[in-house]
Amino acid sequence: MVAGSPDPLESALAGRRDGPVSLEDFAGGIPQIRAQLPSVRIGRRWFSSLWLVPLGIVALVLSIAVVREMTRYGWYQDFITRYPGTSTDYVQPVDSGFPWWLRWQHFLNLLFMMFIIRAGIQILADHPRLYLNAGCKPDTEWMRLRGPVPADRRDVTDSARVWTAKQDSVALPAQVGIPGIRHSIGLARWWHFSFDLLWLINGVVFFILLFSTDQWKRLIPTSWEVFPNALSTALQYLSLDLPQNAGFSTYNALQLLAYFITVFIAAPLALVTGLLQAPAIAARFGTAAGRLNRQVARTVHFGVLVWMLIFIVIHTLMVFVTGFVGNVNHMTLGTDTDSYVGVLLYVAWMAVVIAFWVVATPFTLKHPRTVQRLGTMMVGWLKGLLERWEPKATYTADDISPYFWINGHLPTSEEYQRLNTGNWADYRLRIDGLVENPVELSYAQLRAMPRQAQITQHFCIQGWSAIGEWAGVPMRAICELVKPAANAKWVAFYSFGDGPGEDGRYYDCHPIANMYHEQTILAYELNGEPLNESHGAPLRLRDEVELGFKQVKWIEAIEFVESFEHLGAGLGGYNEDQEYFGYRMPI
Ligand SMILES: Nc1nc2c(c(=O)[nH]1)N[C@H]1C(S)=C(S)[C@@H](COP(=O)(O)O)O[C@H]1N2
Ligand SMILES: [Mo]
Repeated sequence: MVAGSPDPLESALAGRRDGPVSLEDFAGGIPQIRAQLPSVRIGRRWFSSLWLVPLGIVALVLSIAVVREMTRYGWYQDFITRYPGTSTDYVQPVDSGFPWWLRWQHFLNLLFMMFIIRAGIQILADHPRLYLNAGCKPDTEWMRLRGPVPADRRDVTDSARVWTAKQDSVALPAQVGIPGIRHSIGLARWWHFSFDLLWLINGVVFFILLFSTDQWKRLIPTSWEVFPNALSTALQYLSLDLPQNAGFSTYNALQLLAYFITVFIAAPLALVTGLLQAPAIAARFGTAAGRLNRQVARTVHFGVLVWMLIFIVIHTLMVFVTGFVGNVNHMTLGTDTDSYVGVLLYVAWMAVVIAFWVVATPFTLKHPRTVQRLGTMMVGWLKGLLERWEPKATYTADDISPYFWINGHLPTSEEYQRLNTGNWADYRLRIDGLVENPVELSYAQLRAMPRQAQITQHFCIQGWSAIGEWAGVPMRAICELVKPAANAKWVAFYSFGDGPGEDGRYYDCHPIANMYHEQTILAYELNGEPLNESHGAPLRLRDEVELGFKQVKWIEAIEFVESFEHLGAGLGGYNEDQEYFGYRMPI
C-alpha cells in the first residue's frame, strides 16, 4: 500500500484486545457447554465410562474373595514360596539407593505431568471425539465427550449455519483442564508443548543418568522369572497380605513391570504419537492416510494418557499402603529411614504441585497474552525449525475423505454475495505490498495460470483431519509474477469473511519461504469440483506444512509485508490475535 493511505482491509481487522479472557466474547461468546464423561461405542451402542466404576468394584471384590480362598491351598503357598514377588531372581539389587538427581527428577516429572495431562485433556475437549479413520466422519468415532453431531449437521441455534468443528468443542471444569473454557486450545497448547519440552529434557537426562549409574538395574529385568513373580505380587496384593517392600534396593516384580512399561514404552509412545499429529511430520513421512494416521495417533496418545492416570493413582496409593513413612523418605531424603523430615518434605513437595495446579487456570485466564508470549519463547523456535521441512506427501484417490469438517463463518458481505452470484466474473484478487509488480487477477486469469492438483491432508488444530484433492495456482507462480521485494518476509492472506467471533476480518500470515514450497497453492477446486462456499470459494490457501486455521478461505487479497506487527493485534492472524494461537504451526 502507498504510505499514508490506510488500507481498507487492514482497518477491517480486529484490533488489540489485551487483558483477561472475557467469556462474553471469547471465541464469539460461545456458551460454555460442558463435556460429558467419556462414552465408548461398542458396536452401535454407546456406554458411559461411568460403568467402569461399579464393574471395577465388583471385579475387585470378587478377585479379593477368590484369591483369599486360594491362599488356603498348598499349591498356592508353594507358588508364592517359589516366586516370592520380590527377589534377586529377576533383577539385580541397586546399591546406591535413591540418589539426589533421581529424587529431583521424580519431583519435576510429577510437576510437569500435572500441566501436560490437564492441558492435554483440554486439547482433546476441542474436538471431543476419537476415531481410527483419517477422515473423522461424524458417527464413526469410538469415543466421545458429548452427544452425536446433529443429524442435519446444522447449528442448533442458527439453522442457516453448518455445524462447525468449533461448535463441537466442549468446556471442562476449570480445575481439570487448563484453562477449562470452550475452544481454549490455543492457550492449552502453550502449556502442553512447553511442559512437553521440559518433560522431554528431564526424560533424556534421566535416561542418560540411569544408564551411566547402576540405577538401570531397578528397571531392567534380567530374567523371565519376572512374569511369575509379577503374578505372585498381584496375588499377594489381592489376598490383602501385602508383599515385602524392599523398594530401596529392589522393586517387586509387578512394580518393576509397571515402571518398565511407563518409562520405556508409554513415555516414548506419547512422544511419537504426539509428533504424528503434526502436519509437518505427517506430510514429511506420508503418514496421514495409513495405519499411522493422525486419528490412530490421537487414539494411542489418549491410551497413554489413560495408562498414566491409572499408573499415577495406583502408584500413589501404593506409596500410602506399603509403608508410607519409609517410602517418602526414599523419595525425598534418599534414606532408608523412618524420619519425619521425609514426611515434611513430601508434604511440602505436594503443596508446591497443588499450588501450581490451583493457579494454572486463573493465571491463564487473567494473563492470556503472557501465556502466549512465554509459550512462544519456550517452543516457538522449535516450530520455526519444523516449518522448514518441506511437505512432500501426496495420497491416492482412495484416501480422499468422504466427509470434511467445516470451520469458520461464511462471508456475509453483499460484495461477496454479488461476486458469488456472478460466478466470480467480477472477482479480482489483489496482490500487493512489498512487490515489484502489484497485480489484480481475475478468476479467469487465475484459472489460466499453471494449474497444480494435489491430494493432501488437512490437520485442524482442534484434532480432526481430512484428505482432499485440491487444485489451483502454485504460490511460486504468483511470486514469479509479482516479484516480492527483498524485504518481504511475510505474506498476509485476507478473507472476505469475518473471523468466527464476527469482530473483524479473518486473515493469516505465512513466512515467505513457505510460498516456495511445492505444495503451497491457491486452491479453486476441491475433489474435482469448483471450491464450494463452505470450503472457501472462490480461493483458499493450501500451505500443507501448517495447521488448518492457517488455510485462509474466501481470499480477497494478498499482501507481502516485512512484518505483521501493524496488522490486527499484531500477532500474525485472526486466531493468533483473538484466540492466542501461535503464528508458526507446523505442529
Ligand atoms: N476465512 C476463514 N478461513 C478459515 C477459517 C475461518 O474461520 N475463516 N477457519 C480456518 C480453520 S480453523 C480451519 S480448520 C479450516 C477449515 O477448512 P474447511 O472448512 O474447508 O474444512 O479453514 C481455516 N480457514
Ligand atoms: Mo481449525
